[in-house]
Amino acid sequence: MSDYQTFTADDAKHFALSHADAFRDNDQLEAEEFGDGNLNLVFRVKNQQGRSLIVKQALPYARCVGESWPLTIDRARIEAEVLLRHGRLCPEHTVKVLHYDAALAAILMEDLGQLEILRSALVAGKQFPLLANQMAQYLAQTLFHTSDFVLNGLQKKAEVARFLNPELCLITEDLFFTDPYCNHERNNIHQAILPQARELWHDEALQAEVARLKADFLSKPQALLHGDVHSGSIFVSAKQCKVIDAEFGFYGPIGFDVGSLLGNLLLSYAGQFGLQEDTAAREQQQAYLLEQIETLWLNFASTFNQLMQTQTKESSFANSNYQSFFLQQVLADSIGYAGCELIRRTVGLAHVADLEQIRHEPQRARCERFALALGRQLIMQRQSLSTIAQLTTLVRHLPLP
Ligand code: SR1
Ligand code: MG
Repeated sequence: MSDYQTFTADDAKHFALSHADAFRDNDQLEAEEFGDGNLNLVFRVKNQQGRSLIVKQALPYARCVGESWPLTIDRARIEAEVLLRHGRLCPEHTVKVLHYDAALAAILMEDLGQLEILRSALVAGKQFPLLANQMAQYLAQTLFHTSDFVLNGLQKKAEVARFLNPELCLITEDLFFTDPYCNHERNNIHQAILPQARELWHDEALQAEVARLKADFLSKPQALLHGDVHSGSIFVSAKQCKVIDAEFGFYGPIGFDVGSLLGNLLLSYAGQFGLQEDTAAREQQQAYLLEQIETLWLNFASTFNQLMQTQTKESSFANSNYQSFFLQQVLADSIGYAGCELIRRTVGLAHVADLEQIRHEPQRARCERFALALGRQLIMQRQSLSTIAQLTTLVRHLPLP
């Protein structure tokens, strides 16, 4: 295969057959396109013995909007290369890439269909006791080993250049940090919360803090981020957890990845007020989510700390006072980015099922107001919340508006 063409199901079969050891020439393959994400085509290709693989192809535009929003297909390279790097650093929790074709912007990867998408599972009220531990390992290993603690200046700059990813970063810059704070046509605001959305457009104190977080997103290349660690990018089961969809990867602030995940766990917390009618069951699910948030940060910080103490290669960064300062700032950044995620998923372009699936509209509006109020508090108070327990206490005490 050579020049780019948009795959049909037959093309996906041919691509999988050409590059997968799992399939034989005389296999009768089936392929179906089942992608429901915002950007790409995703095919499951299966043989008669039930072995299956995934073929993902970048379209030259954003799928959720259409051809009027052109988008580079180089994002497939970014995705494949980030997943390969992260896969070397944390194979247990990164989807396995089997082949990448630059011209076709297509990736062949393992099928995780035996696991569930975390977001859907949380909406259904499920719990995964190992989730926070596993994600803490993924984040600590991938972020530490791609940071200045390990890479020297020459290596780091070459990596930063390789993963500039300007078009996908621009999407985040706009959707996370710009649109929700003005009357932008891309925003998607339910009528009932229009007054609260309008407050965001005039809240200069909040906008100043969001500007600081955006400036860091633009100019703090601390590590090779996944760049989109929301609960739709994580497959889970009782035992396993694997991260997919790294096309937004770039060198950015470590707190952006950690905070995106914290923000998604908090979106699930907010949605529970409207999804779960039984009070005891709702409280139990929310307690689980807060416990996972605490475990996620504590395990991330302890693993990252251990790595800083034992595997730092740059002598300037071996100073333990510097290391404590560094982690404290990552916590503040993470809390701020979690706040931005709560706000942009409530009033911005890309919403989440955690809130959208609440059928009773007045109740959904209350959950959305909660998400906005919590997001604001996290952004404004991120420097004074010096422990994760202070964050969970704030969440527990925030009233449902
Ligand atoms: C147009 S893309 C919208 C969102 O989907 C992706 O998964 C990212 O989160 C992005 O912000
Ligand atoms: Mg995605």
